[in-house]
Amino acid sequence: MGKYDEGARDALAEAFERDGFVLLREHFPRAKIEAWRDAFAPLLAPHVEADASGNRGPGRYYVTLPFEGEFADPSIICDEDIVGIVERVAGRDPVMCQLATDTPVHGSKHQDWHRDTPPLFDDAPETPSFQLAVNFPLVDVDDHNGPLETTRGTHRMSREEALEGLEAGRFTAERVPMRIGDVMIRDVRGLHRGTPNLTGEPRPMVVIGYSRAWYFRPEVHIDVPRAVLAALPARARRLLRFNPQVERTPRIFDESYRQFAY
Ligand SMILES: O=C(O)CCC(=O)C(=O)O
Repeated sequence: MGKYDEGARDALAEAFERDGFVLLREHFPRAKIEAWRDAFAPLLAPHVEADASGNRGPGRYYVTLPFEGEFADPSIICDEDIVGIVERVAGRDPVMCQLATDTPVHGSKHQDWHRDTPPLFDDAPETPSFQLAVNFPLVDVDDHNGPLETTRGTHRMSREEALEGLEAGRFTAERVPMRIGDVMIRDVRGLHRGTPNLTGEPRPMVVIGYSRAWYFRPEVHIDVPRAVLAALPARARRLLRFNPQVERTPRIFDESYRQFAY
């Protein structure tokens, strides 16, 4: 069903085309996301113990979520509004390629402004969207605990042009406070950066990656346990079609892979 009718999804897709992102406020039920938060805490702890300096820059952790339990909830990964908007901006029959978290803790710094992917073609203008991130925080995010800072309308131009525009004031930096349940859908080419978490509590932000039907990203994947896959509806199984199937997913992943920044 979803919360938005077809017309509202069209309007959100139009806003996405213009701005490079849209926000769906109060989209997921708070209790569901609090369950993710509780399940996430023991996954973060070993990474912090193993590497106090952060595996994604100072005071920042990139942590993959095991595809099981609440993290394999089809009502989240196949949310009709979200997938409806993804399909409008990145074409029919997308693939889900990533399920992870970004967590700044106390001591984190401003990241450099960046995009999360290089252009598809080095020698041609930027294309329509091909790689999207769906972000939602596991805690309320305000000015103190490291809100994402982003720019509007920088997703269809080169990194240099976006940086120049930011410097010249043609684009403004916007901090995006979010509450539990809020969802952001963004083109990963939009110029953005993480900001410092000044509190003593981690600020986990989930990232679910959706790509165009034909786009395979070898640098990310989801290990999908066969039994979990078998229990999912057809729509979810289809979204996961490019991912490896495993007997059991590890609880803790080796994050020596770090997302590149472009
Ligand atoms: O966690 C955030 O707010 C942003 C993180 C980010 O952009 C990154 O690590 O590439």
